[in-house]
Amino acid sequence: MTTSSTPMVGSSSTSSSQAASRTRPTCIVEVRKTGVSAVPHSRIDRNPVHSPAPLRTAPPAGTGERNMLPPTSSTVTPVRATPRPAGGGSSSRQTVVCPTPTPGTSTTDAVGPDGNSPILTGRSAARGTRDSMHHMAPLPPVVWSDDVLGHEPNGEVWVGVMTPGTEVPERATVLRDACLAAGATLVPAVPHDDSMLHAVHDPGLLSHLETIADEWARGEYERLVGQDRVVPYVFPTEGMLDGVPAMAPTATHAKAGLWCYDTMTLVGPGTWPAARSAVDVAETAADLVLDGAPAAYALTRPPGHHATRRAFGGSCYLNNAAVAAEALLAGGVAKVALVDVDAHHGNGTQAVFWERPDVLYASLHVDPAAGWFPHFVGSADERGAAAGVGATVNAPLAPGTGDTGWLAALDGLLGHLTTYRPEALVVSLGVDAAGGDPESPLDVTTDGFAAAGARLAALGLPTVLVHEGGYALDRLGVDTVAVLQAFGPGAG
Ligand code: SP5
Ligand code: ZN
Repeated sequence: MTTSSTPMVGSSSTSSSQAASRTRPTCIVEVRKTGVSAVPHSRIDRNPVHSPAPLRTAPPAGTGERNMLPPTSSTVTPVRATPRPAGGGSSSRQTVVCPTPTPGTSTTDAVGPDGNSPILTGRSAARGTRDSMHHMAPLPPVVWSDDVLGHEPNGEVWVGVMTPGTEVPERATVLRDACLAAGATLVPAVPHDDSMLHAVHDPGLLSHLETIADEWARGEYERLVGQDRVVPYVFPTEGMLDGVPAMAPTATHAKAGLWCYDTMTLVGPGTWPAARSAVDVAETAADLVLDGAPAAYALTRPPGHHATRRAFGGSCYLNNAAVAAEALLAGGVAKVALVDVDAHHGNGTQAVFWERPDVLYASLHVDPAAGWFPHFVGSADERGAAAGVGATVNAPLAPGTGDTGWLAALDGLLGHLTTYRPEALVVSLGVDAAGGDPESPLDVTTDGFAAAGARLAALGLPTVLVHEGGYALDRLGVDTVAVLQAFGPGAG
């Protein structure tokens, strides 16, 4: 075994081979963000329907007719052309709920992949809005999978102590229910093959995440030491090896440290199905945008922006936003801007695109140098490398920064987009900059998030919003909806 098979050491591989193998249509249709959502049977019928030109004029090479969500169809019958390998975890069967069915207005808008699971709209809010005669900005389509609820980290090991985790399943239900209450339409995630995932992640990371929970269970660590979650204890860092080729570890408890970089990001039985389905959620949202929706929201959990090409950490396993960006590129977009408004620096996304000129990574975050995760990267002097020089922009902020400073930093980032001239936008939408969030010292208000949404929507770009952090359960839904409302049809 050589270091080349050891993910934590040696030089990182680049994605040049994947990039070279992507086929991009030469003719990119210009998209204006003026149409209504392409999601079939949007409940909001205020605006005349004139279909926006789709970003994608043909299915990407090698993907057949996967995931086509026909904009004019009354039902959604996505096609899964390349079945995921057995054990991939995520079921295509979805249960999409509407919390308060309203007699007399109950309509099934579309059906899910299994042909009978409805896509439903939060009608109670729509009714309430009509009753009160208030203008309601509808939300972009919200892509959902029940499988994201299955990841239960059961805590985080921090400074050697098991502490209560904040990245809990309830986050996703809070977000879902807030979106439904605001009148959003839920779209079930469509299973995708691994091609976009492989553009972002090392296959070794993927197979590790897929198998390590079962291996840990077989190792009987629960019986031996009372630990039912995969927790690392040794990491093959560069300092440990110092150039000596590493062996492949045989002990399960050593393997646990091979593909991750912290002790907080535990793996349990539901982790892989949830993380893999979150990627499907992100890819389905990207498909909606490629097929003409002005914007789509991927309700992803666990989050992704701390996951690098070959290491997970920071409560993240697979980089959903990076996969969404790759999907847009594969669908014919030449340049993507990825704006990360999560309170933490998205070190994983930055690393994935560090040498890439086709994705601008722009992040505002609490200053890691002030003592905040991810601690080792995220400074303003990190600007990318090789062909990617200038395509990384970081705006670290002092702890305590509120709306004024946060929005000024966002404006600074968006100024870089003017120069970069992207054709599409991915927003890493963490709302943990909210005042009172247990994981961040920033102090942004709901009005601040609404203002950020307005600025992002005003770019007029086809936009995939991918959820990241946000751990104050009483703020999570309202702040996220505040951003999403700026992307309603007619906005921007
Ligand atoms: C996606 C995202 O927002 N990830 C943030 C992960 C940051 N976690 C840092 C945790 C630092 C220790 N937290 C105190 C222990 C609480 N259990
Ligand atoms: Zn965060």
